[in-house]
Amino acid sequence: MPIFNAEYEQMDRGELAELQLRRLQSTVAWVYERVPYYREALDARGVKPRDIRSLADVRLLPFTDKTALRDTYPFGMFAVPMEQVVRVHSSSGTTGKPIVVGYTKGDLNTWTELTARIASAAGVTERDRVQMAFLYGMFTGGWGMHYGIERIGATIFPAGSGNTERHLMMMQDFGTTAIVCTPSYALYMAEAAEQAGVDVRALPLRVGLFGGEPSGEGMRDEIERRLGILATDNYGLSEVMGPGVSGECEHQVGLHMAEDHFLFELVHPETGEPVGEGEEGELVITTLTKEAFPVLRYRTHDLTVIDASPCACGRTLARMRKVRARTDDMLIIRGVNVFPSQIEDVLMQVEGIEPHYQIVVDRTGALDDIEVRIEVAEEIFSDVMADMVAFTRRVAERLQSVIGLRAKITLVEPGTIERTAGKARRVIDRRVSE
Ligand code: DLL
Repeated sequence: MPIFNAEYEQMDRGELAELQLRRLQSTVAWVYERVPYYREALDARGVKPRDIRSLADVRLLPFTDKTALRDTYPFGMFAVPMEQVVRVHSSSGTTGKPIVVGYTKGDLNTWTELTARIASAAGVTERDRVQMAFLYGMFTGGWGMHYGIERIGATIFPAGSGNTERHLMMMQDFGTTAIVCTPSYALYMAEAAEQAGVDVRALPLRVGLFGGEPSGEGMRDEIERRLGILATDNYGLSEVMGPGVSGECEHQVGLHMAEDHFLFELVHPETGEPVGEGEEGELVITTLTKEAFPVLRYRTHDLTVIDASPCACGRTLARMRKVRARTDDMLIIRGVNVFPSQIEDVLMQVEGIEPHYQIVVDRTGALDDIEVRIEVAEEIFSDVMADMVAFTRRVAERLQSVIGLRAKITLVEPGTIERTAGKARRVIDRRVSE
């Protein structure tokens, strides 16, 4: 498979660390001079840009969280005058004001390179025909991936999200070989194709670039099987750039991180202290080359593990494990900590369960209840009642053995759980006012 920028993606790790330090030093100086928020935060800690003498000195810098980015809405964190900002995007938050981010021409150039790397790592070349099913708009997914794919020289069909019928039509008529969207939308497309009697596996489609939301190995297997493709995962967030932060190569053993443009740390979510080697922690990102919207030690809330061991693809960039959970999506039900990803993993192992589910948490009286609504294959419904009861019990028992709680299992007919063209909404927590 091609390596888009071998000079950087296969850089000697010692040289990479030197490059990171130089870039960290200039980023700290850049924000100190240009962003009042950072100047004040650094002054409050008595830290000056010249105090950054090694990569470990990143720990002298303050963390940045969503609140800081919200409080400075809309452009307060921009480090360049608006004349130099050529594009603005915003986070996909559904409540309140979004977080607004800006890009200079230089930032767009970097972003394009990084999404080109993602597509390239999945094997996309100029011979590919790529169908875009991410939203174009304030969301970073559509535009971010679009330019990277163009830079590779592949042909792009910028259809955008939604209109599944049109997507299926294009897929058949245009000879689409690669698709870009969220994993949940990929599954929805698979389902819509099956219903329409279209056998996607017989079409030229061969690779999928999926990201923007968590998905487990069970989900990946399902997508690969139903669409007959190689499915790769890529990760990013608007606050630090959008897609392009990390992505899998064809070996699917973790997401190579763009360490030449970002400094990654893993910290304990409560103490903020670094976790030990190979341990899970919250990903914290410092941008190293951003001009318009640099961030220092941004708390992503995403939990992962970093592995810097060599990869069979030849890239030297370290890999992060697939992000399955966020520190803030942990549910506490009757005092038990539950992550939606644990539930997904159990469900995906049960034959007859469709990859669409929803978790509903509610409180009756003093007790929390957890209900898992699961779509099941048509055959399960046509079975005798006793079989359905046994099936439900089996799922409840398996779940209990993993999460330690008895959940109410509700089987629903195929197609009844809401589908979105973007990120799936897996959890409805009625205990908190929505
Ligand atoms: O979702 C950027 C993106 C678009 C990445 C398209 C990849 C592809 P936001 O809307 O700001 O940006 O959401 C960022 O989504 O902190 C994660 O919690 C989650 N997320 C994104 N990609 C993945 C992934 C875009 N591959 C937030 N696996 C992040 C798990 C993901 N979670």
